[in-house]
Amino acid sequence: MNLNRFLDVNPEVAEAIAQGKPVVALESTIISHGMPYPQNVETALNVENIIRQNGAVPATIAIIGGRLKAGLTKEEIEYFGKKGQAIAKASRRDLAVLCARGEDGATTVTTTMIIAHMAGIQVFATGGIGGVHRGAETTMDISADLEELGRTPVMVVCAGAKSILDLGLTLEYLETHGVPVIGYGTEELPAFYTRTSGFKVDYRIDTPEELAAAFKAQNDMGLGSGMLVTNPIPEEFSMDPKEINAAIDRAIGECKEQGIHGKATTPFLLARVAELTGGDSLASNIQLVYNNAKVAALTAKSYCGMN
Ligand code: PSU
Ligand code: MN
Repeated sequence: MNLNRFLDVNPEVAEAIAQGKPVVALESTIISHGMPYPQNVETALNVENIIRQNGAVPATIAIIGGRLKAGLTKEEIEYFGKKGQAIAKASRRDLAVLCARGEDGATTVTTTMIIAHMAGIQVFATGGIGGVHRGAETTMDISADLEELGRTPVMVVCAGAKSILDLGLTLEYLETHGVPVIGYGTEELPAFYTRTSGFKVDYRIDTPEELAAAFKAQNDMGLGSGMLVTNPIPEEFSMDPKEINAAIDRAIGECKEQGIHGKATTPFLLARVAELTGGDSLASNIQLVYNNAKVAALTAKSYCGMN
């Protein structure tokens, strides 16, 4: 394998890739910035186990001491979970300086896609993606995740996007950038904590085999873009839309009042929503990530079987 000089693939992941076995990438910003300690570490380790139970090898992705890592040890996951927001949240624009300086970085959806692709991993599971923020027509706050989905051939399995974002504009942006938005077993875009949003996805697909076939067609055609699979939170863990939307509206108000902007916006909103809903949202968040890990592992398995 001709790997990037900044990349370290851990031995188990490297062996799986070399043998054409399924691997699922996981992000580290969800650990450091997306959930509190110790639930973040516990969830990250459970997600890895779920991926193994479903026949794939997990590769949690991060930047450690200026090295791009595909596959972390338990100790490294613990380190990210404990350091939390003290670790730099690393998007595409941060990679060069962090690596040149030998620093650590927590990878977002964007940078996890970049590093997964460098390592030769096609499928990535997470909770929610970034998107077009409400009010973006004046702030221009649009997550780099959407651009990356347009330019890097990795399938991202998520539970949709939180309504801290403008979901309608997020779908418009993805359409412009040529990213297929798939509903897994649904015709509606799920809104992370809830199974519905009022917005339609581009295609409904009901099986991991069909997801793999669609992504294989996209790759074999050389389109070069990603694919977004939105998998609704299991019914029993979904939240009351009224409760969650009230918390989101309040968090957005506080965010504006406090003048928070740039990369701090999303972590602030996520943490505030979790506080305001008294831990209910954290429990839902954890369950939807498990649900996505399973679909991603089964899809990666099917994809490998097609080669
Ligand atoms: N949305 C969530 N949970 C998360 C994130 C977003 O529900 O953990 C994280 C992901 O790492 C995502 C990033 O890639 O936030 C997007 O940040 P921004 O909006 O600053 O692009
Ligand atoms: Mn932003």
